[in-house]
Amino acid sequence: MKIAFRQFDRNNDGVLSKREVRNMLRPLHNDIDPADIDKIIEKADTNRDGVISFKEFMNAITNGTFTGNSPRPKERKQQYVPKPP
Ligand SMILES: [Ca+2]
Ligand SMILES: [Ca+2]
Repeated sequence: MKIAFRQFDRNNDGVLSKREVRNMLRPLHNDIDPADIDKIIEKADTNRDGVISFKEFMNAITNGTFTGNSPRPKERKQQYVPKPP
């Protein structure tokens, strides 16, 4: 999972910005509304610093926040790892 996180962390600052999250979510949700992305980020950003840390990223995946699915981390594993660009 750390590898997946790094892949989305385009500028390698160790956190995912809104823009990076948007790029990540696009393959998961076709035609996602920018407002929905904001909502997802708000949910995932538990410490409210405006960016998603690796820990928040993991939590969001476990909770299904990114995928919109109910929590079933093990079965979902393949689905929340989008293909490399
Ligand atoms: Ca980043
Ligand atoms: Ca955060």
